[in-house]
Amino acid sequence: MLTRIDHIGIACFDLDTTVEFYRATYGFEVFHTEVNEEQGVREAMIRINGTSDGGASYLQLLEPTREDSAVGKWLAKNGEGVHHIAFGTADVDADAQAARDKGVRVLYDEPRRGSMDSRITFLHPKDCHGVLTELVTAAKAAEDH
Ligand code: CMX
Ligand code: CO
Repeated sequence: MLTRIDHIGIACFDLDTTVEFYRATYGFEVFHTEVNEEQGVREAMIRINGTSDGGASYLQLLEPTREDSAVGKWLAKNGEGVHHIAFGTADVDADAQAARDKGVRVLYDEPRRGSMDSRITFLHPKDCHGVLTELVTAAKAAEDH
């Protein structure tokens, strides 16, 4: 069951400048940063609030590490902006299978590693009315970060 918005993924050309915008404009601080080479991104997670289901809500600021990555290609075509939304679930495998059973293309056979050791998969934007949709199960450790 999808129980919350885990994050909004925002593509940007320069992570440091974008992080500074969110800090200066709203007072948001970076909760976590990492490079995910498989996904081709350098990212900053800005925590917005916590919930009682083992996760929180974040903005995920994404700077591509290579031009041929998903975010790199998208930025070249669209410029900066909202790249995807992510729903939180306690069981990403079950929710991915449920989407598959309804004929929605799930991009990975098995969930992969996402931010903060979460497990993630994606639904194809063309099957979701133009919205690239990520499903996330947070790592337990992320709660106590
Ligand atoms: N939102 C909405 N539509 C999108 C999209 C997005 N983020 N990215 C691509 N599309 C659309 C394109 O506009 C294009 O539409 P048209 O054919 O009408 O022009 C179509 O999908 C195909 O796009 P493409 O540029 O040819 O790109 P690809 O098919 O090579 O890749 C996708 C698209 C979704 C399969 C790829 O971006 C992907 O695998 N995404 C999942 C991984 C990812 O996004 N990782 C980065 C985030 C990591 C994280 O969140 O942790
Ligand atoms: Co994401």
